[in-house]
Amino acid sequence: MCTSVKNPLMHGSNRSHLARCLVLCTAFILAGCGGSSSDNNPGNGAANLAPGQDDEPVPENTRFNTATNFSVTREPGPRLPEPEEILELTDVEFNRGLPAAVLQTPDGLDTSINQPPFFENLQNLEVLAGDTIEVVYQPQDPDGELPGMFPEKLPQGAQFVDNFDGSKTFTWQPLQMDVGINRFTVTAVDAADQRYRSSQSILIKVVLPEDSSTIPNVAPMLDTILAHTVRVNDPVVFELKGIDLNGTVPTIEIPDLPAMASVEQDPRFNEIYVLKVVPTTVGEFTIDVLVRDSVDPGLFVTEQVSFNVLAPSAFDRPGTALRALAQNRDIDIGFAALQSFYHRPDGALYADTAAREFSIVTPENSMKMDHINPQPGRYQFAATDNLVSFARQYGMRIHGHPLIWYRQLPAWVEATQPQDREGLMRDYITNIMSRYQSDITLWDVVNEPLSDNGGFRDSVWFEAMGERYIDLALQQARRVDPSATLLINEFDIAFAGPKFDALLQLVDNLQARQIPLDGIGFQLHLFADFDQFDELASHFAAIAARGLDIYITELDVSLSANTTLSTQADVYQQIATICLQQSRCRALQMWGLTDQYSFRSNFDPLPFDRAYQAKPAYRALQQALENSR
Ligand code: 9MR
Repeated sequence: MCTSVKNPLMHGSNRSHLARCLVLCTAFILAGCGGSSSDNNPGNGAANLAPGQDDEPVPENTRFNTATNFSVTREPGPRLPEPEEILELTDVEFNRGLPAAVLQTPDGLDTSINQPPFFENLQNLEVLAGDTIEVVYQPQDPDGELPGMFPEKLPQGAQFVDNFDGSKTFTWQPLQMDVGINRFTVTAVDAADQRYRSSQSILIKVVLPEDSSTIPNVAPMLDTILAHTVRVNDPVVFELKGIDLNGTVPTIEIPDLPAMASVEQDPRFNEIYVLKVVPTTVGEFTIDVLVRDSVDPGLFVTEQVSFNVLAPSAFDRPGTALRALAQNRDIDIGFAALQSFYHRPDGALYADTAAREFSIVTPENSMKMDHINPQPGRYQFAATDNLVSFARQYGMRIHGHPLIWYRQLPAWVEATQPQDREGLMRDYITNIMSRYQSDITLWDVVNEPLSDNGGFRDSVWFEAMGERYIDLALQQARRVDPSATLLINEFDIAFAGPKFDALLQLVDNLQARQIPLDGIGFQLHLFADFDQFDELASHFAAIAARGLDIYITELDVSLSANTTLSTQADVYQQIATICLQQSRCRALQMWGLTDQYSFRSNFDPLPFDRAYQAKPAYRALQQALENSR
């Protein structure tokens, strides 16, 4: 019954309430109310109720952010556990014994000649917090060679030391923070073929001793803060997070608080203190941060945050902004916004650069299901609402991303019964699209449905509904917002191969059955040695010939061996030109703004560097927008 929806209409103006009510209720009627919450028990006993008043973000105190021109909200109520915390290992996994090794076998390897490396004599361990464990890792190879090895993420304070005899020793003194079941993984690498690998985890169960006063009290520390470039007179915030492996919350003090600065404990995350400062002169600054143990006030460390303050003119860029140039060419140019960029030290510069250069924005992560709907009936809208408020302020379009995807699902969705997933999926699309209906009219409805070999990618959705889930998702999206632009967004379709063939087949099949679809998102996570421009242009033409729009949704060009900033620029220029030459290409969106925050930041793939300086790629985009015909 529609009545079980808890206050679906709490967002926006009264007029849009009414519009949304009409659309939402129509959607429920059209869906036969099959999408209503009471019919949609996700199978673990808790229905995924629609959002209600208790999910509504509340205004955030401006002392916690860098926003100057748009309003910022935060989640109401207590903090929800992070996804990793939800996925904690339990005694069941521990008692099952040593997890099986995970083998990576490269294509074409003759496994009758080359056997994989492996570890022997490993087992799960149980240890008291405060005690030290030592485990010697000595990988073996049946072929007689000496395998290499490397650990995955070391626990804080642990060491993995070379014994120079083919073995390495893992030493760790877990403390109160580590109580529970921890996974530690080491990968053995075949000497003859380094792509041939075997990863072995051990589970380490850390329990509290009866007398916890035997556990040493260690000094607290400050979570890493990167160096940042900021602009004079902009507000700068540092989220200072104290860490204490004893599981207590250290306090943070700024002994010499600069003028125009404030420091305040964050009420929702009491381990975080927010330092806000408005630098009024240019230069390199460092601020001392004292992190004090909460049990022994005499135990503290002093660390520093540093930042470089530049004059506004340091961020001047020659020529016309990309946004203005794109407008002349009747396309949108855009970027994926770092979640909560206004909580970063350089958030003001980030916002200003984006507003000047771009006309469309995609939330990089805040709309992913594990963030926005982390528990059944619980929603976290603040980050997306804030992006909407930023985009409104600067007249930017918003590209909704992603509605239905195989990744970044909350654990509770993975645990649902297949028969419950259609209703769940429909409800979810309705809840998210209708909330943002007055601001978001372009959606990646289905993200990455294809696998590399051209089959359908396995997912909780595919498992439950087969390929029909794609039809159902698109139809549901159309019902919720009949005028929205609905996309399928996919990667590795720039070049010829089974994946692009499968995409065309999927499109033809959807169109033959009149399933709503308005366009294809080409992600384009490329490397700077990319040269299949002709294939890309012909793929665009094939999509255009089917009457669909093309959106370049996630362009970035990673530097790789033998490539330079100028090769990278050339790829940007050619891609932009191909888009401009194809009348169906509606938008060119980068996957990020600056290399500082790119998901591939090690490969510097974006048009702005870490200090917001335009790279040759920026000039290349200007040139494509100015000149290509
Ligand atoms: O850039 C995103 C990164 O921060 C996330 O950790 C990751 C997983 O959610 O997703 C990245 O973005 C992906 C996008 O949502 C879909 N296409 C591929 C992108 C890069 O992995």
